[in-house]
Amino acid sequence: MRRRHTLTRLLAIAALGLPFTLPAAPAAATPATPTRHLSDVVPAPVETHPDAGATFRITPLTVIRTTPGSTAAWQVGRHLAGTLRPATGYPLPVLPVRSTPLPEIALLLGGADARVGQQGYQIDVTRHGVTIRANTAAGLFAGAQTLRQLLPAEIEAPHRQRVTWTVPGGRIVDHPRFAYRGAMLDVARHFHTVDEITAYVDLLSQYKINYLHLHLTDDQGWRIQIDSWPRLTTVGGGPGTGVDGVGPGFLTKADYQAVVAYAAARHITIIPEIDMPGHTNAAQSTYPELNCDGVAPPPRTDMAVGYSSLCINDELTYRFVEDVIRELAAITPGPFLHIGGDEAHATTDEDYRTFMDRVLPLVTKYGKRASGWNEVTQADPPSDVVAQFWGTGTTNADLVDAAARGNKVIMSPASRTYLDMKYDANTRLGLRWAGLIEVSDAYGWDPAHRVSGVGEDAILGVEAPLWSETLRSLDDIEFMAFPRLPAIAELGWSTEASHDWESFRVRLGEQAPRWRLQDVNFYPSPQVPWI
Ligand code: TNX
Repeated sequence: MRRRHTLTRLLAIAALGLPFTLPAAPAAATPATPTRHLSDVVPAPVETHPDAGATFRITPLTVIRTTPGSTAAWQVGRHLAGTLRPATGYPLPVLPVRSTPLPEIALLLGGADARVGQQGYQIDVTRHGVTIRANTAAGLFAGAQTLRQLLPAEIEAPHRQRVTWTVPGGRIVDHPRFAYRGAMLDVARHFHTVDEITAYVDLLSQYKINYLHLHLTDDQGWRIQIDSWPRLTTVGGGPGTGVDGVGPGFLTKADYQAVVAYAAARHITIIPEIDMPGHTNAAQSTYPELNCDGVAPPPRTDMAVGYSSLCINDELTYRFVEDVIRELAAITPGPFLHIGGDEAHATTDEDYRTFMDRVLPLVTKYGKRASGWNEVTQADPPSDVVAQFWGTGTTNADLVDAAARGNKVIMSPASRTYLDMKYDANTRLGLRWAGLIEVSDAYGWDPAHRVSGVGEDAILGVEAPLWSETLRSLDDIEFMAFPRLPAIAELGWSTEASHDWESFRVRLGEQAPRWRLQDVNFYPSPQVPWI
């Protein structure tokens, strides 16, 4: 309250054009972190033009100014203020106005370098202020994440008195290589709460991830409320569900919508996945009529895959699937709905094709674009269907054929992007079927040269899946995702030409103070020079 009063007074004085004095600078202004450079950012920006003489310093007088009339720009400003206020202790009011006489961080729609496109941004740092320009609020948000990394780590009271909030001078022009940069969280094998999912969203958004794919159903558990089939969650997400019988848990529709809204405010789109026609034991053990013999199999809490299948030639199956897709599409504002399709070893090839021929049009009927694991390409899907490649190899004839027909591909090669693989033989958590994945393995590949015949033009982007057979808590999620998630984020955003392990490992090591302050339980890989 007192702060706001002071600022109102200062603004009033400034508006009158009267001289005013700056509140005294904090005593002993020793930076807690070394001086930063414009290129000390993950993912690496496209272009940086440092100007050594133009450092900007945030002070108690600094305001955040956003394009007047744009709620979306104002919301980006509010989010930035929400991260910088506790760190600096400064009021940082967010003002949707044309100009102020005060030093400012301006978030402006329009006027950026033409190359920034729909997701990029331009930042100019002078002695008088920081200006972020973009064509969209998503671009402004991405620029704001870069700005956060150019500032000292977001330390909170009581230590912040020792920090000077300086931003290195110059210009950054930045835009992503791929439109889609995703992460996936499996909430079926072990349920993760709204608080855990949103905490993960916060971390993802700092690295310019713009999609979060939620794996909502599997053999062990069903984690999303469907009103027309209520026992899916009360039983299929009830006590004893999840690997090793740890449970229960599911997202009500209100929970799911809260996650969607929280993610949207950070420019992340949620993609819901209902895995089918395999990985369906939780549904089939709950509803006997979903089985060809009418007999419900027992619930399963082991880690086996490939044993369940919906009953392909029963009309009830398609009533069930349509109910689920209709209800899920209705609470999903994003464009995609993921229908799984992986490891359907208990479904014949012919039945798999029959199933996809029936189900893919249902996704379209409810206004969504279908995505599926790469097996979906075996069913020659329509060209708007997106295939998510998860193989460990470098060839896949069905995927190449689909790409040639125009299907877009998301690259999630398991031996590089699977965040549930162990780092080394001693990693307590995780699996190792796709290999051990150290940070250099997660970083050391190129999305457009992974599967021969599936090049840059066919690729929508990259995604890092995190399966949760061995994970219980947010600490577990963080340990597996950090620091490999930022590696995949950089492959999705930064240019192929900028790919450089030596540069990446140094920039990654510089993230550690942030993670410590944010309480991120990261794996201190020996490959990275942590500061
Ligand atoms: C394979 S990859 C799966 C999942 C498992 C994962 C464990 C894919 C599409 N299916 O069912 O959870 O391996 O790493």
